[in-house]
Amino acid sequence: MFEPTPEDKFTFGLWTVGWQARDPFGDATRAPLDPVESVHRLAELGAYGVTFHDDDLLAVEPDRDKAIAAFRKALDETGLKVPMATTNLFTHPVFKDGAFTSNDRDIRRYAIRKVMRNLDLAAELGAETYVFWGGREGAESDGAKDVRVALDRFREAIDTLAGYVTDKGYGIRFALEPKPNEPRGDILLPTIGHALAFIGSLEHADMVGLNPEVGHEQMAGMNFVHGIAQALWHGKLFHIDLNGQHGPKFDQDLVFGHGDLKSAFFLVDLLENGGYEGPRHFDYKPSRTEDISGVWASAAANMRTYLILRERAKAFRADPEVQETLTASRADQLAVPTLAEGETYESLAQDDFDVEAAAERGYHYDRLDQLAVEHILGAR
Ligand code: 3MF
Ligand code: MG
Ligand code: MG
Ligand code: MG
Repeated sequence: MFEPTPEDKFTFGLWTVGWQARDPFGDATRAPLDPVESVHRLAELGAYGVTFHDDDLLAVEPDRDKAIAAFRKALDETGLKVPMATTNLFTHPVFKDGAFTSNDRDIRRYAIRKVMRNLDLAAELGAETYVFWGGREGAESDGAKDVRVALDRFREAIDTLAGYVTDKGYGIRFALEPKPNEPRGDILLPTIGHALAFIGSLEHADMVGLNPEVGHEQMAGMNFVHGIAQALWHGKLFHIDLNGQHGPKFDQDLVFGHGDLKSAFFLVDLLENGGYEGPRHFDYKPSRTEDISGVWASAAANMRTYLILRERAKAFRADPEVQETLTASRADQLAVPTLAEGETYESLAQDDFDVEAAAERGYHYDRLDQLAVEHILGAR
């Protein structure tokens, strides 16, 4: 039980297990990890696939062709898939003022070129989703750039790249990853809501959706489960970054479930029942304290926790007391349109309604929450 298999569609970024644990105050605590080893270890642990930034492939082999050949060989040997790829537009100092929205036009052009090159590889490897996390697109000073103009350039880059993918006939969709801050003081497209609104302005809006990350929304004080529900409602949940976070502070990238566990429970419940069929992708960091054995233990922990929560969510939904409580809270009534068929706003005027009696009715949500907690704790 709780043993992951490829059918569970668990995927990991190469940069997660490969993180050397450099932070703003300290040096790396782990040696570089060969992507070939990551592919083999993740396959042994039961993962379905791996994802990568262009530069992740060069972790131990600087020659791009050789690195790609070795990576491909490992994929062939293990059967691991590459459902998603992305671009590193943040590490090199050239991106210190942004990539698509740098004030420097030469840098903006270079950034788009860098993406095109990796899009070719992503398509070759069969990726269906290409992620854009604009970590350096932002500012520390509100005087640094006119955000409206920066958004023009952001849109221009995404429109240009969407045109490239369409012309090439790649079956790839784009997924924007919001984050409020870090490394920039303030990042453009800081939340799911901002990104959804931005997508509406794009030339190829149909092929652009979201890759929301648990910790990023929680850094902004947002409810991740609500954000995911709205992304699903818009048909825009193209991909997801699962991890853990303790509220608004620096981006912790904890193991999935090691932050807000109750939110993780309701997230799994939503993903399993809400029509999301994409990979369950972990974007976490093995803690800086861990050695290589701890890296693989933490990778396995993400999947095991997801599977446990999946089982708990199922038990929660099947529990007759939960069903009773949901009925008592009138949850089923929310699906009934407020106006019956054929009614107009004029019909509302005819209603006879006892406001005071309705105001007295309770909703039993505390009982529902307690039942959820007891299922999470294994007490039911
Ligand atoms: C940073 C992130 C990124 C993105 C990645 C695209 C380095 O907080 O979450 O990881 O997820 O660039 O997937
Ligand atoms: Mg994070
Ligand atoms: Mg992140
Ligand atoms: Mg992420």
